[in-house]
Amino acid sequence: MKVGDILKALLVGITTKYDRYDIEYSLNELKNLANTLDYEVIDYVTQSLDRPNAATYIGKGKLAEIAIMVHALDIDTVIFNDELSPAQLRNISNELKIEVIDRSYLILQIFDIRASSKSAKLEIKLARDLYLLPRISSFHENQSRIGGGASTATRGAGETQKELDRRHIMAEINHLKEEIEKAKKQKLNQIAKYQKNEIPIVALVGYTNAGKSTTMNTILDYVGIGEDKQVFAKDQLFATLSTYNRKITYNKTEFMLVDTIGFVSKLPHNLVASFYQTLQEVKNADLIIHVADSSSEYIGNQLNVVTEVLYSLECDKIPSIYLLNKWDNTISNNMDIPGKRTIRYSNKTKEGLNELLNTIVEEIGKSTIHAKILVPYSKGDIVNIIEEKANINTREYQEKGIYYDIDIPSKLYHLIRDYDLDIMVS
Ligand SMILES: Nc1nc2c(ncn2[C@@H]2O[C@H](COP(=O)(O)OP(=O)(O)OP(=O)(O)O)[C@@H](O)[C@H]2O)c(=O)[nH]1
Ligand SMILES: [Mg+2]
Repeated sequence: MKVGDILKALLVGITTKYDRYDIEYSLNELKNLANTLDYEVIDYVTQSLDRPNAATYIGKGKLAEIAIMVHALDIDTVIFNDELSPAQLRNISNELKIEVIDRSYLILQIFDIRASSKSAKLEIKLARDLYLLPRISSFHENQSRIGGGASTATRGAGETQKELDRRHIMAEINHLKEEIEKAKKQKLNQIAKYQKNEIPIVALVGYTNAGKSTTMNTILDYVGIGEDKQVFAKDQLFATLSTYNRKITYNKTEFMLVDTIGFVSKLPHNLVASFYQTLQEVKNADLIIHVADSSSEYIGNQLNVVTEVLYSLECDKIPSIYLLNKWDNTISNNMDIPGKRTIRYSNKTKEGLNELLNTIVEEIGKSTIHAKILVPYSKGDIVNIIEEKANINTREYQEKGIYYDIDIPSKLYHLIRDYDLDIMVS
């Protein structure tokens, strides 16, 4: 593929009874991802199945239909809506004989192009290598087809190349893991520093393109922080691929505002695993501002996607508020999210900006968590933190340790949570 070439794509998805999102939403999301990489989506095919076919993802008959469509519509690439197993990718590629990719590969490619910080680059490379390693044969076949097909004479050389590539990727994976481990230590030191200074962390989290970075910039501007501290914001998927921290002072209250990576549904698991690191700040946040795009007809699905990712990051217990962003262009003036603090907000008109800042100050001021924990006698450091900083409701000396019922500032709760103790939040 040459840079700037538009490739004609066909999307393929299945619906099963286990689906969390309707297929229309899911394929629309896939189309947006494909457009980001300069694919033009010509058509799509769906099939209802009990579960994906182990060999070919969709049924064999459907695959034959797709082969005819590929020919009739002059399709360059077929994009599948879920991650294909190495066997599925191989079988489908052999049948269709054109470029076949899946949702994970598409997302990995976008991340790869967008990554600018060193740590994001390392993490994306690792996720991509882990994805490619078991699929290397299919990608070689793809390449040789695009290049006119491997002749019998060059096939032997291709095998050697494949083996070399495999070894190269394996070596790179080991190297990347080491580098990421080093970066992780640095990051943990940085977080420990905020915690020592007890600066509350407020994280902007949300679906990609919801307006997190623009909100960060609006707040920076409002509190008079210079333009050089502004973050990159643009109308595109995954504009932000690292976390950015900015110290804010508002009404004599200091907090660390954190801009983060946007989410989509079905993020490749290798990517989520490697981004756990980048998302450490979210795990350590005192308050999460869930930024949602009120101008999107898919806002309901997008809220669910983000809630699920937060759950998988174990961030669902952190106090959070909803920011209904782009209110200047909302699809409904009656929108609300029951049971949660919700602010109608716009970066364009600045509606809701004062409410947002006042709410942040209020929420971080009151953020305490009620926990019941059994602290082993060997964990003297944690006992000290609790005795000094927590409000102790009851303390029982048991055989295995001290059983506390406490109210603790959420900042410290995150510190002690890392010790894998028996903690209950109520
Ligand atoms: N109409 C309108 N557009 C907005 C508003 N806030 C942000 N946008 C636009 O939404 C687009 C995405 O904004 P970003 O701030 O980059 O979104 P993000 O959530 O950081 O996106 P990623 O980093 O890609 O996940 C940009 O074109 C913004 O100008 C708003 O309040 N109203
Ligand atoms: Mg952003």
